[in-house]
Amino acid sequence: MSLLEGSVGVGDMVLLEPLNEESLLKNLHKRFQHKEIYTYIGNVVISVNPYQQLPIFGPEFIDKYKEYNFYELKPHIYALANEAYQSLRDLDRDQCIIISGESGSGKTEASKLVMSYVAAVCEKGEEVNSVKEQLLQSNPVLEAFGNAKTTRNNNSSRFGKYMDIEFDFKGSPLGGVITNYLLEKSRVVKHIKGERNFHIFYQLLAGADAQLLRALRLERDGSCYFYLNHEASRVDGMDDAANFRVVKDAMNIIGFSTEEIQQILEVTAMVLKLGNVELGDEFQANGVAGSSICDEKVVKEISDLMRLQPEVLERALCSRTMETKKEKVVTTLNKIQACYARDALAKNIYSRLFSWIVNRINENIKVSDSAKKKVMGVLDIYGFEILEDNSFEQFVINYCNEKLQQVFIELTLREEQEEYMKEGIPWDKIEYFDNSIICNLIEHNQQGILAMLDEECLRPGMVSDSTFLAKLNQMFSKHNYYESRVTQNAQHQHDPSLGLSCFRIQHYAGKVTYNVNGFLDKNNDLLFRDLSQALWSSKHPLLQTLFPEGDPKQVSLKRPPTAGTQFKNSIATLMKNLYAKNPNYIRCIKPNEHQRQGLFSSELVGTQVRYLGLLENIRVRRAGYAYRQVYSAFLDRYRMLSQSTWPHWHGQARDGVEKLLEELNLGPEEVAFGRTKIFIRSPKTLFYLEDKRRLRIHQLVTLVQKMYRGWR
Ligand code: AOV
Ligand code: MG
Repeated sequence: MSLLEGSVGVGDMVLLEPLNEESLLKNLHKRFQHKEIYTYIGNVVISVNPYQQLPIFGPEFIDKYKEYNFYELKPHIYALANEAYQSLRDLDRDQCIIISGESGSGKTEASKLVMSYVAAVCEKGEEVNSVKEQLLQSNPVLEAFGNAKTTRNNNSSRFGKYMDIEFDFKGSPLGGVITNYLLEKSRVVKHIKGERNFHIFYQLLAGADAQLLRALRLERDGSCYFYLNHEASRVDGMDDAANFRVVKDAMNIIGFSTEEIQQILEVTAMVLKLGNVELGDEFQANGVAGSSICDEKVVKEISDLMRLQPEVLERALCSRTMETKKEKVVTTLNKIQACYARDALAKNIYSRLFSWIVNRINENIKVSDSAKKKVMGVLDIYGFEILEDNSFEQFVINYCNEKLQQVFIELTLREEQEEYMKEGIPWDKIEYFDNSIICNLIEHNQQGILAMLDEECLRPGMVSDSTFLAKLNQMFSKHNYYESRVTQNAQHQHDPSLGLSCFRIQHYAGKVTYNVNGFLDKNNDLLFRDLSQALWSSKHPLLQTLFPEGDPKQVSLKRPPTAGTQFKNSIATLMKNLYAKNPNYIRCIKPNEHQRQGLFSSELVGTQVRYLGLLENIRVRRAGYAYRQVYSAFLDRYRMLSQSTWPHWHGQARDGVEKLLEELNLGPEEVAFGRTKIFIRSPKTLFYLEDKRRLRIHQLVTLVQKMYRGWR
């Protein structure tokens, strides 16, 4: 069977004729119309979001894909997962699955397909099944707390996730480690019209029974809560109440205790209720504006949940203690400052709860350090996004996407071509857009936007978002990928519509205008000590552990790294991790902006095809070789297929390989001899070699058995 059989259009676009953007789009469109959502470019899977359930998933399909090589069946994520898993198990190569694409293109769904495939094909057994279940059940929990409805995606990931699944030498899963990247915590207190807060809030209100609601001091009606947007409280096709049960069951399976689950829900309820703490102006005797709580009942309920004295919470929300070497000065906050403190508290509790949940899951699925492991990493991050109003969060999300694009460029376009040149294989260079200039603009150690943001955050004196912007404008006045009202450069026309408080970056995936308002604050990410001390003093076991810095004994004068720097460092670690593994790519494409099935906008898909660099990908792939191996390793594996190299070859490895391939009739159209490696053009040739090898081993084993019987 071949992938072209029964497949519509061209299943592997390396074979597309003629090759241009129009034919590529036509091919994707035609396949999409016939519900063929997966298409290959060599070993890269292009996935177009169908926005409908297709009958191509589940155990029956998994069983089928398990039995065949990559190119033997129709393109599928299962084929990619199978290839990665087999290579991990049989060739001992750690793998990573890199899933990229813009918001709503299908990354999270793809990552779940990969995970369920791997769980289904690997060894069975009671212990293994329990590990698999735990790994799979982490998804609903993390989605409940980390996903939300946005205008682009009803189930949008608002955090980045990288999961290492660890296997033993037989390929059975042992456990895993999840790393999470910066949750978009501003959503806890604010979201735009038509969007929602994190799913868990709605799930809890809809799914908790009356007794639980009472214990959490909650009303069922979401419109009672200021932090929940009432218009979009329901999402079509999403059953919050049913999902709540799924999440609770999942927490049980992962190994959270009943008390822990209760505490998690209590902390969630506290956050929700904090939004209802209304603050009013209160003028002090000396005429200075202060603040006070308008509704004591809410504070009392929250303090009960927090197991704190209401006065402690009230004081922490409405005043601030400044400590100098000599004395402590308590100042009262005005209403605006107190509201700010309240929201900062809600955001901090929630994001720390989220990280705590991730850590707690990790504790349960972790594998002892001493175990010898093979690793498959699955990366599912928040997709590139351009909103009407873009802030620090979008900046971080888009930076992350820029870095992933860089991995792709480096590994599939740059290194591939460099290797041919290094090995002396004749090669016409294929041009592509290298986005390292944009990555540099953001992350350069001294002169990148993040470094300058840090500098502004740490600089004493009158710093503000606008002094930060002024600095950027000065530094990047001539940069081709940076633009603002005051910069002029050759690439951009002066654009009066660009707001005065904005700068614009021309990302690989499009131009994004960022408003600097709030950048310093979000990067600083500081919580008043009064608040962390108050929460640390709480008798709520979970809440208290979320605020270790509130412990007076833990006073540290060292400032924690800024949010931007932490993010940059964690992305650098991630990159190192990805580069150390064999990459497998799933590139997701969004067919339309309406989350609608059957609708394919050639314009929208065209933009993605362009910025993903798919044409260049095909060109490199087409002119290139699917497989390469150093001569000695290649000879070791296949020398049994030739009379002249079996059982021993005494000459140079390269000469041996030449002899071997000559005997197998593989000529220059199929193989090329590099300086240190042999290059094989088509994967079919490799399958041919592998099949022949398998047969030969079988013959040899039978022969040995016969001889053994003869001796007996
Ligand atoms: P994303 O992860 O790429 O967006 P999702 O994986 O959440 O996108 O996909 C968005 C929605 O598209 C899903 O909720 C499904 O309704 C639908 N969908 C995606 N893939 C499939 C599929 N294979 N079959 C059926 N429906 C699908 V974001 O997290 O926003 O970047 O931050
Ligand atoms: Mg997602």
